[in-house]
Amino acid sequence: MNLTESLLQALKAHGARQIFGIPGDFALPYFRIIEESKILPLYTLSHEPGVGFAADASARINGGLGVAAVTYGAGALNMINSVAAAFAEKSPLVILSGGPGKGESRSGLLLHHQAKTLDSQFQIFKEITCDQVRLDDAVRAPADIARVLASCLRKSEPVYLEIPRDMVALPCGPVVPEVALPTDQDALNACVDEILDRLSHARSPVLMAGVEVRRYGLEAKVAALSRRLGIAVVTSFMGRGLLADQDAPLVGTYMGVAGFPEVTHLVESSDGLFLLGEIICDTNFAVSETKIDMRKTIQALDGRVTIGYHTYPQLPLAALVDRMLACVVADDKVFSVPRQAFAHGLVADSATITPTDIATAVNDLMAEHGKMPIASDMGDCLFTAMEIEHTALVAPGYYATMGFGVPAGLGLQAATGQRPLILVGDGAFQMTGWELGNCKRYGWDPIVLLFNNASWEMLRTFQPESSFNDLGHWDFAEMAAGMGGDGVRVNTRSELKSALDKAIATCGRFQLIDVTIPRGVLSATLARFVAGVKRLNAIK
Ligand code: TPW
Ligand code: MG
Repeated sequence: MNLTESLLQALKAHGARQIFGIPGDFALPYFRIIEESKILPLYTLSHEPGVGFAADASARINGGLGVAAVTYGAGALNMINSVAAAFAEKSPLVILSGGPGKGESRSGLLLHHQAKTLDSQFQIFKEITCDQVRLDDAVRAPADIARVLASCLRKSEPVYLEIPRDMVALPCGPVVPEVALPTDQDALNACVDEILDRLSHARSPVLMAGVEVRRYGLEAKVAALSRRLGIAVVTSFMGRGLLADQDAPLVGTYMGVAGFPEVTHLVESSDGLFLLGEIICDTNFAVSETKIDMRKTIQALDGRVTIGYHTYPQLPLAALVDRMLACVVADDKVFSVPRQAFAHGLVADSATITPTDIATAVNDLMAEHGKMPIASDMGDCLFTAMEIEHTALVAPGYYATMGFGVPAGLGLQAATGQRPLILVGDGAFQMTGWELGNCKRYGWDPIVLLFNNASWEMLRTFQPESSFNDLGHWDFAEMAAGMGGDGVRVNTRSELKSALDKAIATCGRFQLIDVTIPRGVLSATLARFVAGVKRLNAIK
């Protein structure tokens, strides 16, 4: 076995199922081994941000490793934003980068793709990954790879591996996966006792499920736990899509002033708020009507549990959930929770289309044809996604990068084989929409709903006086054929309905529905968000 094969086998053994990438001369040697060894399938895309987003989404949807393979410098540095997004949102993304061979720095010449020093790239990635290694020693490589991949899974954060191009084919031993460190059982028991005591004394306990629940594959267990405890469950904005396929007492998505009043009231009046795997960020909590006192919550995140004023370090989420399940009687409680209702029954008339109409149309579509996983970009499309029935969703709800939706949708289809629905704004589509041109080669056939308001509308809501938020009127539907898919422009609700019916019936090619939305027309959820934020700012 050579070093690259050893790495690929280890990736597979740690849960990776495919690789997304773009090669370059520093990467050609290890790409050759990826292709010829056939250990993991390789999907090449067009632009490195798309590679990073697709790999990230493949990790998010399956709860395993996502792999992005690039070349040194121009390739890897082009992916910084995607890796930063994965870091912020705790997605276990493995970055493979080619690198200069050992002797190459001795030539006395600066090397192409070099930024400042040959080590600059390594240093830059150090800031946005939780572990790194340059595989410049074939004897040490198996242990180094084992450590880095273990860090990736344990912390659910990106890691960086640089492969000098003269190392790729050196003989190398197999990677022996690291054994997880034992958890302190006394601390675990004490912590679980304390949590259960708090929850049992709370008048209205609420469990808020965050992204770590999916990252660590705990959805079914968390659903069982909430049933046994008889405790209502919500997700955060970022956690939307969690527990969609589980039998959990899921009330809805907490969005403070932008959300449904029932959910907001439930969370903000709770005296036992259990934040399970929830990132404590502004998009989740800054919109609170009544500020949530974090000191009174129970927080399990980043391998720690904080209750009131003290912290139990080194308690992995999986161990915590397992022990709680073991301690709670295995009988489901009989109780009911209010469930957020979603609009159905689009009136297919000649009226212009609002984002909320799109949500209604998607609800009708899924009711008739079954649920589809969704990849959403940033923008009003993500707020609109909150009006769609609970289904698997990947989106940059916290880091909020544009350009995620389309490549993430491709990542979903590659990783699951399921046909995805992609929600994307025109501004975001201008960034990475062109990745759709790769669908034909791989047989991917996502349905893309493009919210075309000829505008950076989200920005306009914050600063209506600026004309730079006006975009041109691009005819994206026209462009679809050139990229190997079908495109249609829709201007009315009846056109939207027939386009969706046709798209769902046409498999094997991507279906782009370019939806005209008048400038200034927002989804009901974004309108509530804007009004709420303005109200909160006025109070401050
Ligand atoms: C990579 C800043 C946040 S929202 C937005 C911008 C420019 C406008 C989005 O326009 P789009 O959607 O896609 O047409 P909509 O519904 O608002 O009309 N660069 C990156 N990410 C972010 N978040 C920005 C800029 C931004
Ligand atoms: Mg727009």
